[in-house]
Amino acid sequence: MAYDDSNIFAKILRGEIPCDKVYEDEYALAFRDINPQTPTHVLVIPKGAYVSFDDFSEQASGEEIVGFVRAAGKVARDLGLVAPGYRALANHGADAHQEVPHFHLHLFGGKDLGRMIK
Ligand code: D5M
Repeated sequence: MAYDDSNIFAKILRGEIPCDKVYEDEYALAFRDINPQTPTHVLVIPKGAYVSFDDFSEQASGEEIVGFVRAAGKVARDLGLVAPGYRALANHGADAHQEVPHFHLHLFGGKDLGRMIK
């Protein structure tokens, strides 16, 4: 699928709409989800234009992938999620109901999340 730079996360990256930012570096931006599903619910997005995890995993450079993963791990640590535990999740495509076509990793935490995700 071609990347559509009118998606809402592209607008956030360009500074056209605001976000509740928790972290930013050269590779990633992290901000609070507008509709949090858990007490802590943060989205981590790469700076590059990737529709989903499928594109990111296939097309991003090693440097971008490492930078993104390191940023996501840092966000979880900085938010105090490591000791109690957290869940990192990426939705891809229709069956997973991905809504925003810019790859994003959800970080869920702040409560017992239960054993299963559907
Ligand atoms: O999840 C997309 C997520 O993006 C969903 O949890 C809502 C969130 N969202 C949508 N618009 C915004 C803005 N403007 N700020 C913060 N969070 C937002 P998906 O995995 O695509 O289903």
